[in-house]
Amino acid sequence: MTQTLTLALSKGRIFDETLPLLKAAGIEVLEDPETSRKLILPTNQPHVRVVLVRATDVPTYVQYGGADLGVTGLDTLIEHNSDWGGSAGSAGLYQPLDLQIAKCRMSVAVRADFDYVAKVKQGARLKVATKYVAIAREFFASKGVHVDLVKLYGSMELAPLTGLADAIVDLVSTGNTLKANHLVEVERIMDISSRLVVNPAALKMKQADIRRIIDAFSAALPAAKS
Ligand code: PRT
Ligand code: MG
Repeated sequence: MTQTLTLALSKGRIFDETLPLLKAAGIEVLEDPETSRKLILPTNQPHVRVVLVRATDVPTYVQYGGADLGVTGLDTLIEHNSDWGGSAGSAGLYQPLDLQIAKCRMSVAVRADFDYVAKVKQGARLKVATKYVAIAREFFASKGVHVDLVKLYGSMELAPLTGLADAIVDLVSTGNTLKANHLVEVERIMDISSRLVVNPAALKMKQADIRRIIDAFSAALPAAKS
């Protein structure tokens, strides 16, 4: 291995849950992102480094070659592709593996006292707040439900409580956040997990190194083990 290989990860659950996969590929990150201020982390392999970026920036880094590969949630990937790929869908990112980590679901939630089913049946126009505009638009269009989408960057749960929106589209894992805010899940849009994404040019130039990582990750997945 001679050329440097750069892997883009975001701090938190994606970093934490990618570590065991990296280990299976013989790669150990030498610094802890929670305590280090560095944005480029060395590994035990001199030619492999990890760059820490915002979760929503991972596809951008990989698409433009700022990183050769990265790990990103399907939610983030779909939203990124709709910004860049249009109907082509992939924005020039090679997506070889579902890593089955950082699992959750994309759902519609409303206030417990909001009769979602009745409103939809009436053909009412719903105000929906979300960070996931592309996923929400596609979902409600496929159901034939008319919506006004309000784009938010965080704390979606607040929108129905303040009258900003009737419903939200957000990620749900344990359901505790919804419960704490007196919201209920009324539709499950899709299951979400994180994906390995690879820059297609890097795949050609650094084929052996990237293949080795894909194969090691793939062998370490739950499906491969059972
Ligand atoms: O947090 P930050 O603003 O820095 O960025 P980010 O939210 O984009 O990153 P991060 O690390 O929080 O999420 C990265 C990826 O993890 C997401 O793109 C998802 O694919 C995946 N993931 C898995 C989740 C969750 N589970 C999750 N529960 N991302 C977010 N959440 C949030 C959710 O938005 C809600 O606010 O957790 C809350 C719900 O959790 P429960 O357990 O209370 O249901
Ligand atoms: Mg977050």
